[in-house]
Amino acid sequence: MFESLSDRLQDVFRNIRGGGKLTEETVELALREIRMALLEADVNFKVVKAFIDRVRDRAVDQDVLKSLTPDQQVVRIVRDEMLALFGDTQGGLPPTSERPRVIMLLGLQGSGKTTTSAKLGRWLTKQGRHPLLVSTDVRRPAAIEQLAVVGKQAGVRVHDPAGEMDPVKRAAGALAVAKNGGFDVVIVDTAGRLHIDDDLMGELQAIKAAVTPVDQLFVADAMTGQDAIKSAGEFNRRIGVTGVVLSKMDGDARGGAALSVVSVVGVPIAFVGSGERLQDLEPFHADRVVSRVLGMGDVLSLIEKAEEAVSIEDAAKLEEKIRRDDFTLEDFRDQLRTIRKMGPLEQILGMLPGIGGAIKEMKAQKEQIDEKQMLRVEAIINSMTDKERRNHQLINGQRRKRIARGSGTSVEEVNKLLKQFIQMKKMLKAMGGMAGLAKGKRPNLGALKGLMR
Ligand SMILES: Nc1nc2c(ncn2[C@@H]2O[C@H](COP(=O)(O)OP(=O)(O)OP(=O)(O)O)[C@@H](O)[C@H]2O)c(=O)[nH]1
Ligand SMILES: [Mg+2]
Repeated sequence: MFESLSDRLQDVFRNIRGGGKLTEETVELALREIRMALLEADVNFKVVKAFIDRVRDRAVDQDVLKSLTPDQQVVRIVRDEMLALFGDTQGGLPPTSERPRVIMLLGLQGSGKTTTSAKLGRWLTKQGRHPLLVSTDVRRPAAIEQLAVVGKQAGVRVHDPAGEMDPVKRAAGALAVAKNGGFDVVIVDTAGRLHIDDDLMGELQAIKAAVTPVDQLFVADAMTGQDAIKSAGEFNRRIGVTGVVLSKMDGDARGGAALSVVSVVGVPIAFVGSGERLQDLEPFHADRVVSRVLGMGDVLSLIEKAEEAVSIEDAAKLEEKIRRDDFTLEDFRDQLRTIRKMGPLEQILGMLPGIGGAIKEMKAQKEQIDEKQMLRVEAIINSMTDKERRNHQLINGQRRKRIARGSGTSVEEVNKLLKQFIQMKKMLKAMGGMAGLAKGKRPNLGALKGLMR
């Protein structure tokens, strides 16, 4: 998310830090770079202008320039203003006493409303809530069926009265079922259009009047660029928008346009969708994202992801093993599986402070972080016997040959894996596992890089 923006800004900061005395001129130079970086990230030009003006007002202040640490002060001002730009929020949904809470999703065709409905249902279930889903998209054939399918995948109940083709009645029916059936949230998926038309707006208004939503979330497709801003404004004017979901932030989208929606419409980003899978939805923590963009890493998000993938008991067991130096190839295989559960490898590694740069370095060297490579590693471990997995020292030349044959790899690859496993074992011991990571210890990149090659 925002990778190239992040690169550019970090360059600017490096220059400010390394460039000796800060003057009005150097600040102006830095501002010009920041302005270019934001525009290149597709942030709306009006938003950029306002941003730069605010930073300039605060930075070109004699108190700042004459202070002992002008560079740090400027970085802090940029950080503050970035937070304001991202809509300083903790993300998620604001508290309400309304039961059931009705959440209505709005947006253009294909923006991700139906997918987000199911993702949101899953997320709420994990928060201990009892959501009910309903589709009001009676236009597009198979739209109702689509929600039924993803709802089922998400393990969330879907209200789907057969043959009911009145969108208002479908929504109102879901609300009635929720009240009687102990559901505390109703998620209303709505129809989309390629362009905003009166017909759709009329339909959405009627649904809104029937179910009085607490949340009217505008789903902004990060790939659509500046158009997202116009349509968000229109939805806001005609229906009202209480929060934004940025979808498809995993693509090559620069994301700046969707981000500008916040400034233009004046509502916070509630969630970010970063993939097609149902777990690819996260509350938007402005401070964490800003930290990541400014190169301070995002260990908290990483820990949350890890916590979702690993139970606390498993983590404790693993820590204990690492401490006793009992970490085996079997544990290693479990770890690889867990990492795969957490999501695309690059995305995970990108959250670690300092690793973002290493990843880019690796890419530059064409050392692709290869998920297939992980599967090969897993295949090698699968070809070992239980005994070998528990004690890698057993694996002599004869056994290596057998394992290579069994996994369709070569003895060299088996050798390499074993070497890296031993290296990784050392690294883990030194770090004290994930807990070490949380305490800000830097993992040894050499071992990690070796493993991905
Ligand atoms: N990569 C990626 N794809 C997504 C994301 N969210 C949704 N998609 C995909 O985008 C496409 C459209 O998503 P839908 O949820 O059907 O969009 P919609 O707004 O309901 O579309 P209509 O009902 O036609 O208006 C689907 O192929 C989804 O899998 C995301 O965060 N990342
Ligand atoms: Mg849909």
